[in-house]
Amino acid sequence: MKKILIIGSTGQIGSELSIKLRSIYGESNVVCGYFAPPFPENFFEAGPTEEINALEKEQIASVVKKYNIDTIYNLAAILSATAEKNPKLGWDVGVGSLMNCLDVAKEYKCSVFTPSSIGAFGPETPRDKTPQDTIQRPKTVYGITKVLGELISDYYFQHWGIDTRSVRFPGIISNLTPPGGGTTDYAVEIFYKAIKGEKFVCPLKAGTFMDMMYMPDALDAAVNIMEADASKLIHRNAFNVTAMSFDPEMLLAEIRKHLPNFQMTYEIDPLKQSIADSWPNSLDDSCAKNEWNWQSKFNLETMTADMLANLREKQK
Ligand code: AKB
Repeated sequence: MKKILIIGSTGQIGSELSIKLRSIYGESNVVCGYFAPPFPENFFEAGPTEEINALEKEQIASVVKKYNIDTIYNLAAILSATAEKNPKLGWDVGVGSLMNCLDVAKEYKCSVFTPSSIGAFGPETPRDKTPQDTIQRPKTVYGITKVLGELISDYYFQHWGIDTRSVRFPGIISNLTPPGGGTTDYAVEIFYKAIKGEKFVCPLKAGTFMDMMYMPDALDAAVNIMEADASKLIHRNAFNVTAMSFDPEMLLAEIRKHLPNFQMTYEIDPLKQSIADSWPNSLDDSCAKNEWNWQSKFNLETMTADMLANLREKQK
């Protein structure tokens, strides 16, 4: 049975990944490393937790040693728009946590998953059906840390045999822990407004297409890539994965099928718009499909219905 440490387990992905990993590998085999609140419900009761500052390598190392960890999910990151406002912090967290995890993994022979992102692409990248192997010249500090993460993770694999694997996540849509400071976050925020019967002010222009994924698919991707047969992997860091591509108008139309009176206006956020304009419209995820049988389950229609049903339930 794997012994897993999650760095960043109170964040958008971490708070749900910890539940999923514990359901697969057992509560006591998944240690939730945390740095900051808010803490998800039952966080301290659901299994082992440890306070870890990912920028302090010794703190990671001592938890890895204490619990005999063999797999690290490193989810510490400052998302794209926030990192543009504080590039030093974006760099320090993105690169610092990664290098510490890789060095600890080298010492204690752990596997490492550090998500990459559609942010690892830039305006010179082919925008439609973006290939797995292509030009990567991101213009954000977040994207630069993601490209660095992909390259250095491959380096640790090639030089020292450290089992590093990753996926390039699109915008992730979920109903448990809200994201913060991402360019794709509008696609989550819109649901909270819709369910409250309030108007949504969209920060991105109509016609801004980006890849998106519902959280259950993102969790499957994070688990399945780490379970994949290593002998079948031609790529490692990091695989394109996607589930849907839409623009704000398509999302609005889908929500209106359930809530016909829902209103949306536009007030463009120049920073977020310029980031979104530099990212792909849609990814080609055929390498993930071929090498480890990646397959998403939710599309725009089924994701929207499920998001609204879940948020309605929470409102009761
Ligand atoms: C962001 O918008 O910064 C993230 C991402 C796509 O990596 N959601």
